[in-house]
Amino acid sequence: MARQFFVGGNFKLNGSKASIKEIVERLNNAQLSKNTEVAICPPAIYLDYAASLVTAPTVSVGAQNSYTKASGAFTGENSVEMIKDVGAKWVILGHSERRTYFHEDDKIVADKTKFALDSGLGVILCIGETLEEKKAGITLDVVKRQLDAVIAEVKDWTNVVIAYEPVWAIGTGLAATPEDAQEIHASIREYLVAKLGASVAAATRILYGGSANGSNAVTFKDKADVDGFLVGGASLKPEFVDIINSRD
Ligand code: G2H
Repeated sequence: MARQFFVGGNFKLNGSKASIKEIVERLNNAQLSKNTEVAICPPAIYLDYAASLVTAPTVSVGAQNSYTKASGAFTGENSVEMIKDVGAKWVILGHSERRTYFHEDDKIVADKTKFALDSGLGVILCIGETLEEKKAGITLDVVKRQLDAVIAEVKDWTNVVIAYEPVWAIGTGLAATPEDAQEIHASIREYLVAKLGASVAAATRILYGGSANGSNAVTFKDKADVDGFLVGGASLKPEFVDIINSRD
């Protein structure tokens, strides 16, 4: 079964009303591939605003984090219900910046993933190894451990998109090579076959993330297990359109 190409834009903690308007209007006015599903993920403060501006039919909006409770005394948290209420469809969970700076462990990421999915949001689930782990040759052990935590909680993977983001490639300008990414993606898919069955594995999109940009995206074009990108810095720039269109 063909998997629809997916490109996420993770704005991280960047933007203003003016810059988000500019980015969304650029997407609204661009010739975007009809074959690419796009999710832009601005800071939570701007989710409502971004969602109100989007007119491009293939573009939806997502959050960068969500909590395991819909409402209550949880100061500072992002509610899945509120994310949905403003028209967003996705949430990024397990990003390495959340794991590192905000001490989110595999269990928290799994609980957040389950809660978001059960509440009807799609989840862009980030996994990936650090440079030390890569050097130690334990990349696959790390991504399997990260996946295992979610597999233990989540039975229906229909609305999960996996983003393989090697931490050493994030924001560094040193993207993984298409060959290296393909090798890891293929191993991740093999693991999904073993744990979730062949049809789930065949249907689940696996994105590459880490210094993807308007020039290198096209070099991943013939990589069978790279089903799109999760893009940080370049999602704020005009080249985001080139990444969205890189598979055509
Ligand atoms: C990885 C990626 C987006 P960047 O974090 O999730 O960021 O493209 O800036 O490396």
